[in-house]
Amino acid sequence: MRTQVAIVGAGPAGLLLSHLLHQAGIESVVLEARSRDYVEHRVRAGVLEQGTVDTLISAGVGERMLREGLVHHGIELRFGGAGHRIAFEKLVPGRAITVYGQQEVVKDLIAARLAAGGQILFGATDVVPEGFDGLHPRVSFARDGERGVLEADFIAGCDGFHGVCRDAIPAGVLTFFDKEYPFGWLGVLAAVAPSAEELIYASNPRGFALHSMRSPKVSRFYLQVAPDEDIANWPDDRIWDELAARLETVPGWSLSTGPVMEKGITPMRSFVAEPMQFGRLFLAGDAAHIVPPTGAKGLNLAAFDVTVLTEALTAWYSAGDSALLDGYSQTCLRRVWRAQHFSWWMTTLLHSFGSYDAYDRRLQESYLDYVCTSEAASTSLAENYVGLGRYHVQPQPAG
Ligand code: RFL
Ligand code: PHB
Repeated sequence: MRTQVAIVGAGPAGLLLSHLLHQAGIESVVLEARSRDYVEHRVRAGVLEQGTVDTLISAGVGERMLREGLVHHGIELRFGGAGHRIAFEKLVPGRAITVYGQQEVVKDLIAARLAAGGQILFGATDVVPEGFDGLHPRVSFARDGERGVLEADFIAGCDGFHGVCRDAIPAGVLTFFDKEYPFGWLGVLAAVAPSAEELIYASNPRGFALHSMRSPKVSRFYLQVAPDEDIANWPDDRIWDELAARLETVPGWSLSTGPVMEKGITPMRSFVAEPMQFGRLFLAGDAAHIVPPTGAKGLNLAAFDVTVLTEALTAWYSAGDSALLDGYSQTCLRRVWRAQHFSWWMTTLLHSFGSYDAYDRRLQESYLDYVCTSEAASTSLAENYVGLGRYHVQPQPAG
């Protein structure tokens, strides 16, 4: 089997890349370890930046998102017995976020690829990327009990943090930057109407809590928990009690409860692999970098990477110009590091750290106060949260 770009992973990065390449007249085949049903029901991100929304609309896959997505013009930071709204409409006019589940984006992209005759090989396991240090990359894999080989001009490693592509790059080529946090997030999806119109990020001495949503009837919550916490310790009643204790801190505000549809625990870490390319293998999305979800950046970075990669591959196929491909890593990493800093900063600002002494806690309180009372500080939060504009991401010359 032969294609132009072999894509490993049918998450948002791999699927959007395949779709954008198709629109640019470039063929690809996606190899995905899991089943279609599994990837379409994996509950993860929910916040799309304006730029991601614009990309999905201009790529023709934004129709359902425009219908069902919830456009938000602010978020609330809740601490010290009060809520403080970060008003995007005032601080970053014309920019907003859209709350639309990652699995809905994935469903829309799979539908678009299949409708256009695109090839997504679900259940492709034991994937081995090879030959990408030369001119003839290929990916071998197992499927339906047989081994197959996909030959290509390029390989796109869109296989997430636990994928195989990053590890296929020879030792010593990549530099890793890594930070682990002393907590994880317990995520909960519940069949209950949201108790607020906008997301609430609550900093509380008991730990951080986030109230998000998916639709007028479905809410999404997160609780800071120990990194090695066992979900068995969190029966539904305990989850609701803890969410209430951390969120019901503002007079007159109460949390509505309902049936828990899904729950799970995710560790929190920051990670970057540099560069995001070796030979003809390009890493995109979580395969190259992850952030703690407090800044809601992971999916948005994945979408940005593949937009840059599509532009670079288009220049290569149409004009034989490799300058953008050579600059791919540098162009992406500039935005990646801004999101790394913002995500680390939001995490540090809002979580309880067992290691903090009284002085550290006062610093945290002071910064929270500053962010909510200074227009300069809240504008900085707002512009990073809704996503920096294209000006920040002009392709960089290689070097
Ligand atoms: P994915 O989504 O992990 O997809 C990778 C795909 O590759 C497949 N795969 C393989 N296929 C073949 N062979 C192999 N050896 C393979 N190994 C893996 C996997 O099955 C999978 O289908 O990576 P991608 O596409 O880079 O997308 C990244 C996003 O998923 C991730 O950054 C976001 O979910 C992060 N994130 C958030 N991002 C946001 O922008 N906004 C948010 O609000 C937000 N909230 C979150 C989040 C992530 C969370 N968790 C669970 C980590 C909230 C949470 C709780
Ligand atoms: C979500 O709705 O899943 C969500 C929202 C905001 C975040 C992270 C996750 O910062």
